[in-house]
Amino acid sequence: MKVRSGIVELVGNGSATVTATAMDGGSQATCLINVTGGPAALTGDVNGDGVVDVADINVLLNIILGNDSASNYGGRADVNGDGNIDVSDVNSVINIMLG
Ligand SMILES: [Ca+2]
Ligand SMILES: [Ca+2]
Repeated sequence: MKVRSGIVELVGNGSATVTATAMDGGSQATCLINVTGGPAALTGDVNGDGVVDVADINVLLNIILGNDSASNYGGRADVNGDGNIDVSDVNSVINIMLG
């Protein structure tokens, strides 16, 4: 799930906590959303747009260089599932793209 400009978009099964904060910051409300029955996450689709392409490599490079946070992409940035986000994940995305 990702949120852009206040719009919640389903990108796969899982759960997320959504917190809304009043404009003056004085009050908050949260809710837990569980998504089931949605599309399974596509391996290598780091940015969750439904395709595996160079945009996913750009996201990985930004994470590796410290310009973006892996937490923005759920567990999708660890493409090869080894617990680290590094150049091996970039290689995994390239291999997926090459088929
Ligand atoms: Ca993608
Ligand atoms: Ca990895």
